Amino acid sequence: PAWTQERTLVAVKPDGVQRRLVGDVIRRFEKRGFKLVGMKMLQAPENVLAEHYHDLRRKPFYPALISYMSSGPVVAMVWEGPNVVCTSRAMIGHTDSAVAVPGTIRGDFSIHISRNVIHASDSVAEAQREIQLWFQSNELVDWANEGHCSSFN
Ligand code: DGI
Repeated sequence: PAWTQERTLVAVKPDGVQRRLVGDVIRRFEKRGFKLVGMKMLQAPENVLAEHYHDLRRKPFYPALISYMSSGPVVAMVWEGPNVVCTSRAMIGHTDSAVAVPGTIRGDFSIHISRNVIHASDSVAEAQREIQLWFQSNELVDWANEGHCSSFN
């Protein structure tokens, strides 16, 4: 297939940080071969969360979702690589942890949709929007793969 280089936003949610799952998440993305081009820990500002979850603002669970996402720091990352948007979604697993398949991050680490450990953008367009929302352009780092086997052309 003709691989397109993509970038996606991945965020370890407050429950994932509390449970010391940040390293495991990074390890999975690194071992898969993706390239980390941005990362920061922050207490997510309300306006960022409101913008991030704009499409869900009328859902009954929305207030609880915002409160959960504000309950502690998140670790936001930008990962780059061929097909990374789609592959990340496969790696994190189904939104509802109860049906997420073992082997996925949610399927291994979570039992409930309201504490599902991780976020990843669900389309290329959403990824672009979310990366701009969470990161300044000077927080993203272009670095060379130096001949590593996961460098694709
Ligand atoms: O992209 P996802 O995170 O997989 O899913 P989404 O964008 O549809 O929803 C964003 C988050 O909102 C999801 O990770 C958990 C929460 N959520 C979605 N649907 C429900 C929900 N939380 C509860 N309690 N109930 C839901 O039906």
